[in-house]
Amino acid sequence: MRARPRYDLHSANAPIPRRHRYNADGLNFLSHIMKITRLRRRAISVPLPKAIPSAKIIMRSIDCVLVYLDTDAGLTGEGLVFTLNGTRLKVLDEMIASLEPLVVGLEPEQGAAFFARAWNEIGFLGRTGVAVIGLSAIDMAMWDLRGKAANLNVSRLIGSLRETLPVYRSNGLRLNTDIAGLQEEAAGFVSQGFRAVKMSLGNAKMADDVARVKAVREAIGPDIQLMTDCNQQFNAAHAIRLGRLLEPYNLAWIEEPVPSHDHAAEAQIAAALDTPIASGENEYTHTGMLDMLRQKSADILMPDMQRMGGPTEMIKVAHLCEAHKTPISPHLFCEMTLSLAAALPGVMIGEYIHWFEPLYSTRIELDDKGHAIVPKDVPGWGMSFDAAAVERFAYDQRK
Ligand code: SMN
Ligand code: MG
Repeated sequence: MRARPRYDLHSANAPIPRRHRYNADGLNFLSHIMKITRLRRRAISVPLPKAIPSAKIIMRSIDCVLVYLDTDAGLTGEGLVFTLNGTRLKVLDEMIASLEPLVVGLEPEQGAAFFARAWNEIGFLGRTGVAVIGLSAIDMAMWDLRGKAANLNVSRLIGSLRETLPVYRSNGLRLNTDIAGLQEEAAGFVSQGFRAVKMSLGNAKMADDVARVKAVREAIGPDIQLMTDCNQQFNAAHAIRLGRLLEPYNLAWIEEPVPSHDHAAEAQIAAALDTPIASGENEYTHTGMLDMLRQKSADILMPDMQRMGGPTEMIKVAHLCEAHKTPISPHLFCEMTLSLAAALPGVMIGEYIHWFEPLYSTRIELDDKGHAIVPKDVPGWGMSFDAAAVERFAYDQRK
């Protein structure tokens, strides 16, 4: 009989040497290895101040599953995933619950072991969709824990590159706002200190989209970056013609011009236009992103941390993007992506959106250049859920 190796570094059960650590306040000496003891979930619904009609749906609330990983050292890691209007939130919640046995008993530092176990189990459902979103929520919480255990902000845990990140003002300049309203709103964002703003495209008449971009460009002047998001409304021919008409307005990018799974059409548009094409918020894992990079579907890749496989997968994507010389703009979740993006090469700008703000006990601050300030001295994500807000928005407290 062959002797079994004493340890297998690739196994989730590999023994880990004992070591000494400090807890979050840096004082209390821990002589044992920290273990994850429990996964808690809270379903919450945060109503949007005003219903927002988008190209596809009317957005009324963001509904989240908050994930807490508790440890035997008293530290808790936080993550979250969301759906608009609560659609299929229960499916996400169930998926996360089903992953609990794969993370309980691990140390916060055993992130790759969690992934190995999870891929093994969820492969039957596919490395995409709900399964990956569930895994992302747990991975986010593990990174928060790892930072807290080391008493380091996630940016510093990875190896920080910057202390501020340019951001663009998202969630405004929508299709239901008329031209005068667009100009007023865009000028308002600039006066609030933003140096980059994003507007929606997707009018049935191409001339309307052109007139609206022209009006916003006039309102903000030449020095403010202007992004556009088509939310998958066009086909390649329409997008190319529209993109050519928009060349004079010096757009920072045209986002998701066509259905997001059609990477070949995205590549056709990206090749035809000088204006950069941005896409990726609906793609999963580094494998899906690598496919986009190989096909040259996007000049700017937009990984969504909670959808594509959490920080662990996003870090891989950042390195793939570096190798493919493609910049990144992380999609949503500035509260968490800020500390991650601060350590990743090639991140050009982050998305600033207010939706999740009511859930947190602190706010993202902007500096005088319109850049978000990384909470570099606060361990983990540097931003935590506000317990009172969580209670207020909890599903079981409402209706
Ligand atoms: C978007 C997508 C999903 C939720 C909010 C916003 C949008 C964006 O496509 O890129 O901001
Ligand atoms: Mg988008």
